[in-house]
Amino acid sequence: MQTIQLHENWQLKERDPRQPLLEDFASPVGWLPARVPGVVHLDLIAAGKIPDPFYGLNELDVQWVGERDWLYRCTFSLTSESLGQEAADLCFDGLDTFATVWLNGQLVLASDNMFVPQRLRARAWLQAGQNELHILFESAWRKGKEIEARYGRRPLWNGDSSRLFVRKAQYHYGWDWGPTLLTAGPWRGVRLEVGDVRISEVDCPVELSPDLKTATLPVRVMVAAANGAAEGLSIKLELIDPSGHSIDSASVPAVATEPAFVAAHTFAVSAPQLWWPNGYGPQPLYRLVVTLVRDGDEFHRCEQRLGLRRLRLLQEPLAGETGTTFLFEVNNTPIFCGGANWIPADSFTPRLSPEHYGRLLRLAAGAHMTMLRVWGGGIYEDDVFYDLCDELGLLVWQDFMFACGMYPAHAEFQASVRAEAEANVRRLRHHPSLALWSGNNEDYSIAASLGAYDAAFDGDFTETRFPARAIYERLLPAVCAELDPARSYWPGSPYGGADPNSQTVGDRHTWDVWHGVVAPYQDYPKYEGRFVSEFGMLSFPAVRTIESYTTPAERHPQSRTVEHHNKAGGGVRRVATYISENIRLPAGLRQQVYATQFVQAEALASAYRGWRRRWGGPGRYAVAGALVWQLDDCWPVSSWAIVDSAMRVKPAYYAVRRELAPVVVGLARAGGEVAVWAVNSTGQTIKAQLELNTWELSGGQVDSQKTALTLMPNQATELGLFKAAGGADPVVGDQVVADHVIGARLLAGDSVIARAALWPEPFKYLDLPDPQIVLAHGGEDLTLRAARPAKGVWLDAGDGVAWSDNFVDLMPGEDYPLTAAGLGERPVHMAWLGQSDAR
Ligand code: BMA
Repeated sequence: MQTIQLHENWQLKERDPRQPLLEDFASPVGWLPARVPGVVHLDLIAAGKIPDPFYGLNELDVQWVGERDWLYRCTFSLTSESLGQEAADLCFDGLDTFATVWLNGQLVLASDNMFVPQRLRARAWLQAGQNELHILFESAWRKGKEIEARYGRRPLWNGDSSRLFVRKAQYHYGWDWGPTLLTAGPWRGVRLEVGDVRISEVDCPVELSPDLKTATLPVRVMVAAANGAAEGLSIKLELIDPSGHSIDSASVPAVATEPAFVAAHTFAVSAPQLWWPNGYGPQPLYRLVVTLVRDGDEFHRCEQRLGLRRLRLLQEPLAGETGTTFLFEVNNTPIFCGGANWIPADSFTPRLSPEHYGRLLRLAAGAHMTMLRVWGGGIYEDDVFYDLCDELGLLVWQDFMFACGMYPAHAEFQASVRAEAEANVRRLRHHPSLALWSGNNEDYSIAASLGAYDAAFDGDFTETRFPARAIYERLLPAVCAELDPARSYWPGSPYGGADPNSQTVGDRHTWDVWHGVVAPYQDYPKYEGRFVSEFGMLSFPAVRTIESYTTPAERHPQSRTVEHHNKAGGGVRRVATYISENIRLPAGLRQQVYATQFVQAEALASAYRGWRRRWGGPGRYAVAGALVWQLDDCWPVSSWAIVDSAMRVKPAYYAVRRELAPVVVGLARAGGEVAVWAVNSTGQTIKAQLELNTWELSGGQVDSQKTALTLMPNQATELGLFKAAGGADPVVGDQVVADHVIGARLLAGDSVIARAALWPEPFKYLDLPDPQIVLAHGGEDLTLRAARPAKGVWLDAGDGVAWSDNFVDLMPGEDYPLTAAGLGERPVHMAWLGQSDAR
């Protein structure tokens, strides 16, 4: 089989509705060069026809793009030799969204779901020499409105309500962190596949024996063949181990069935090299190579990378607590799923490079994350995303693409969803990182908030106010059961049965902090769930990122431009609330950035610390995961992201990384005492010394205690209650106003394996003297030291510096070692809490 990429010679123009369509396509006027894969906005930007929508208020000026229709055309030539074959398929990996395709003047395809790849038999329309491909993309905005008018408006959160009827990435309609940019175009690859026979599907659901000693790889290959072309075909299967050695092979005949030819063979691997989540072991990847052969000639070859692992989602009773676990176990090892939610990393995804994906995913892995959730308002991600997750050991919680809405479920809609689900399950099921399919994002929550969710009802959902249950509870699980039976399916995120946001069953979105009751972030532990699949705190992006989208006059925290780049409902007020409850009001832009990022870092640390404490060991995994909302951004914005759109990491990134380290120590006030615990997620028992030092803000040491202790493997250990020096702390309202700082260190031999600090709060009441921070350089190895306790010490030396740690707390006299790869000779700027000119 020969693949001919159709990525060259494309042009686009705005459809002129005054002209008949054919003439509009034929007219030489108005065409611009187009990039494929691509979307209209990118080419309009490149041609200088629209300004960068991410700059200033430009988003508002480019709305017309989504309201118009667009024409794409391309010419390509074929030799008569390549047309000698019986079959030639025209393949589109993705058309965004209402697309009509003509090949050499013949209408060949109409498509209305950007998530469904299209393949059509095109041989009859192709000719030797010049060929012409025309595509009309009709406005998703207008088409959506038309469909909505037919079926009736339905409730939703975020974006325009017509989105619920359109199978297009929902965040394109605007979200509480994203602009409204309604793209159109061939957003994924376009190609011709010429040849009479091809491998159309490879399925290999790897199975591990419960004792992990053998892996079974049942391979099933489907072959599509033009009439009679499959005669004498055989299929060669080869299994290659992670070091590149062929360990087994087989040659199997293709047996005719309807509608394709099938070949099957089962490999067995003894003593398999196991694939592990990040931090728990390596990620060896086997390769399955499938080749289509006749008389010694190879016709088609394809390859899948496989990971051998046993993955189970366990919902089991908990010792002494209500409800059930929501626990992912890999290779019989329970995994605390610390991680993040993933949104598309650009409003215009076709321009995302593999390097961009790589940098973001390596940041996630570098923060000891074990799971990412591909959120339902975005896209079924690019293959490169899942390949990298396989390599990095990042488990993937995969939503189906529905978010925050009361979706319809009429027959035509369901048929489109079925095609979308089947295609994406087939595409992604071989990835060892893929841990779970999940029906939607927060659609049960919105239904419950409207009183439209009756968990007990089990009849025809399409007759109810919550028709899409027919999709989440019947259609999608049926597709998964048929095409990917070994993987768990979960109806939605969050979902907990009768209470979709239950604290004791299923997964939970903890928005009691920030949204909801705007609870203090210190209360995160109260709002635990068995698996918290969303929680977050908004902050500004880096100052340099703000500079990239503002004129100098707009570089103020309350400028129209800066507020335009904060899409969160009540975002301005909520930011002000969390700042004013906790720290002193900042003065200018730099101080505001520091303040919001300080609050975010403290908030996320408080959540992770409190929830990991509940990783209680066998029978007691009361909280088994926490995925922060959100890892990344799709444009420069104030959002819950811990890495901004320019991939500048925020302080919260380091806070999360510290809290997810394999060994952590935690402190919390408990009346006049201090509760201390540690979490050890390694497989080894650790013997350590706990050191607790109590400091005055002025730097004097009040108390010092040392205890030897043992940390059990892969669980939290309560280390007991310790008397706080100076007795019980006075309390004002709900908050403790002691002025002692307690620093904890865990030592194994001489090395510090974990640190924590417990500060008196609220910080705004503290009179913080200059901590006298000294930064000692020795090339890219640095040491921080302070004479007095220092809070939130942030080091900045510009872009391209990889800090081993940052945004740290310092205790008097203690060396805090750091590395800064890429620092070179650059000066380092420091900011800390209470510093007058925090930058
Ligand atoms: C969630 C997500 C998104 C939203 C975020 C922040 O629940 O599912 O819909 O962007 O909260 O509000």
